[in-house]
This record gives sequence, structure tokens and C-alpha cells, in this order.
Amino acid sequence: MSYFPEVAERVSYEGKGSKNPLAFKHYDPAKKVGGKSMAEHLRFAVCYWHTFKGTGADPFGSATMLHPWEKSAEPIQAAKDTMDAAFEFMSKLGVEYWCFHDRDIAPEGANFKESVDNLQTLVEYASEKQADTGIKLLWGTANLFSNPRYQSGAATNPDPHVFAYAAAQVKRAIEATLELGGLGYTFWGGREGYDTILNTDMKREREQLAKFLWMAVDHAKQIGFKGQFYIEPKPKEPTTHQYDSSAESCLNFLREFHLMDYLKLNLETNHATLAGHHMAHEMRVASDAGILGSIDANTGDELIGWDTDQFPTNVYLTTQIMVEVLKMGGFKTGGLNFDAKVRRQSHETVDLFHAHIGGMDAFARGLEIAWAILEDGRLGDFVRERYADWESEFGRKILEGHKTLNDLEDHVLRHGEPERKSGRQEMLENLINEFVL
Ligand code: XLS
Ligand code: NI
Ligand code: NI
Repeated sequence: MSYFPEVAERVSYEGKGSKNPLAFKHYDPAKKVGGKSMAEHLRFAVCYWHTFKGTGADPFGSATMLHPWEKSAEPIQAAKDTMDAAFEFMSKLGVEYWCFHDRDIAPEGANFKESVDNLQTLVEYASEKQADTGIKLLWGTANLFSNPRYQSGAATNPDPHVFAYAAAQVKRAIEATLELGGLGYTFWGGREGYDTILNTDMKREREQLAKFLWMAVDHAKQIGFKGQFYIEPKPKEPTTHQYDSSAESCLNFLREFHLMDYLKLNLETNHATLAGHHMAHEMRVASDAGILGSIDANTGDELIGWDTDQFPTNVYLTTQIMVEVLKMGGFKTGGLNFDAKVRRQSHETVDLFHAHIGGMDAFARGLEIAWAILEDGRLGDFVRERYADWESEFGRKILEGHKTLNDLEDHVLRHGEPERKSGRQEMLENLINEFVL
């Protein structure tokens, strides 16, 4: 049986002139961009939670998306049907990776043991589906935020019993990821933060979180999980102050607790926006520190101010993202995971195709533009030239520690006022537009 009869075969590349809403205009998976195919560069993943479990519910209204795959009254059957739908969708779309939370793929049981059994049943089912389709797991994760037991956090909970529950759940989720050959495992601190300082011992909570991550690192070693661990920064929502608020704050956390060698960052565009940063900034922070791992590719609504998780369609944004990805030499374990959901009014299954096709096309175009900008070299040359004086003898001596404040005062007394140079922002914006337009 087919859940997506509107797309008979795999979505194909028809090129720029095509008017077919169910065809790629730019994403041509085999097309080479500087030696690597588009598919190899972009490593697209579909996220299970929004795409197959998203309901369109919002604080003002109930579900608008009643998925045919969730009709069965028997929870395990519904979970298997959902998995059928997921792999049909991903195969037809032609993506190579997927991502999931434990509770997306398998229902929570009446007790922990039952939840473990449910997860195992669905992991086995997913394993067959992966083998049939060749689709691979980019990363797995655990949902440590939906169940009421986590209302005051998981690892950062005031109650060690809840910490233990979360730890047990993460243990099983990492094991599931290992069983499915996952390339990574993500920690997004769903409720690891606080709403009011009045009831919160922040120092203790951050230490708990570090301990939790160390335990996961140790367990991964013990069971032979060699995938990459990621943390995913987000400044707020659901809590007012999430501890992993931005790339910088995550770096501080990882350095403080000596975790730099074990975790990289999974950066999400809409989370960057919520943190008051551009995605390119977050990426540069992570990249400069050598811990840019993977991307949750979405975008936010600039006017709304919450995590609207929209599909990325803005080519300036995808270009900026791909410039940073190319500069770091491409993804190693990570990829572009569409942590994005269709709008409440887009309640038909065909809307899921439109959304992903649009996102993939926007990134394919962004990749080509980014490649052209880097090949052209003028942007890089400008930045190098801008700092060239730091490579002069005078500049190097300062950085190498051979100059004192007295020396610098002498310099100023001898040379007077520095010559000001334009930052040329507008010229550089035009340069980018040469490639985008
Ligand atoms: C929520 C996060 C979440 C993570 C996975 O805002 O983006 O979806 O990616 O737990
Ligand atoms: Ni995310
Ligand atoms: Ni998000």
C-alpha cells in the first residue's frame, strides 16, 4: 500500500525551466560541484518528528494533519505503519539519511521495561527498512522533554530519580542508534534550563548536565558506539533560559567540563535567530573552535519570535551556510537535517513533498553559489588584505608578545594617527549578489 500516491516514482531533477511542483529545479544528486556530487556535499536528512508525527496543532487549535499512517488503534501497528510511510517518503524524495527521537518511532509503554521493548521492536523494523532502501541514520536522540516527568528538566532535574530515568532512556537511545549504524547522536537539552531563578540552583544543574554527558561518553565507549556526539544550542523555549543557549555558551560549557574532545555542535538556523545571531555567526564560532558537526536546516519567521521551524527557501541563507560548510572542508559525520515542519494549513501529504523539494533546491543552489564565491576568491582576498598588516613585522611582534604597552605608545608617538580604511560592506554585498542574482 502507498501512503503517497501523489508521487509515483522517485522525485526527479527536471532543471530550472520545469514547472512541475514535484520535481527538483536545482538539486541534481549526481551533479559534481568541485569533485564531489551534490548528494555528497549536502547529505540531506528527513526528521521523523515533524514530518511524520507533526500534527499542525498550535496553542490555539488542535491537529489539522490526520495522517493515514497513524490510524490504527493499536500503538505498535501505528508505529510500524508510520515507519512504512517514512521510508516510502524518504525513498521517493531521494534523501540518504534520517533522524529520530526514541519516542517518535516507538510509543512509550506503561512502564520503562515496556518502553524499552517497544523501542526494540521498532528498531528491528527500522533496521529492515534501512537494509531495503539503503537509507542511513544521520543521528538518533532521546525525547527528554515531552513526558510530564521531565517538567523540571531531565539531567538538570532537582530529583536524581528523574536524572536516572533520563540516563536509562539515553542509554537505550544510544544503543538503538548503534544498532541502526547511526553516524551520530544528538543531545538537545529540551528542558535543561530554568524558568525562574527563585527556585533554581543553576551551578548544581549545570554540573549535573556535565556529569550526564560524561556518563553517556563512557557508555558509548563501553558499547563500542563510535558515532559523533552533538549538542544542539537553543537559547529559550521551552524554558526561559536554556543552558545550551548559543554556540559560544556551549563552547564555554564543553571547555569548563573538559568535554571538547567528545562533542561537536548540531546548529539549527532558527535557534541561532532566537539567540539573536545569524546562522553564519553560529557556524563560524563552531567552525573556528573545530566543533562544527551538523546542521538542523530550517528557518524562523522574523516577525513571530518563536521556533517556527520553517523550511529553508532563502538562497542567501543557504549560500551563507554552504560557504561555512565548504570552508571547513565539508561534513564529516553530519549533514543537513530538515528539522522543519509544514504550516498548519498545509495539511495534505503532498505538502511534505513540496516542503522538502523546496529546501533541497534552495540548498543545492546555495551550494553552487557558495562554491562559485569561494572559487572566485575575491571575498577571501578582501578579508585577507584587510588584516594584512597583522602579518607585517610590527603586527607579528605584537601577537608574539614582543611588544609592551610602552612600545606601542612609542609607536603612536612616532606615527601619529592611523589611516582609516573602508570596510566596504556594500561593495561586498554587491559581490555576493553577482553570484546570487
Ligand atoms: C527543538 C530541537 C529538536 C532537536 C532534537 O527545538 O530543534 O527538534 O533537534 O531533539
Ligand atoms: Ni533541532
Ligand atoms: Ni528547533
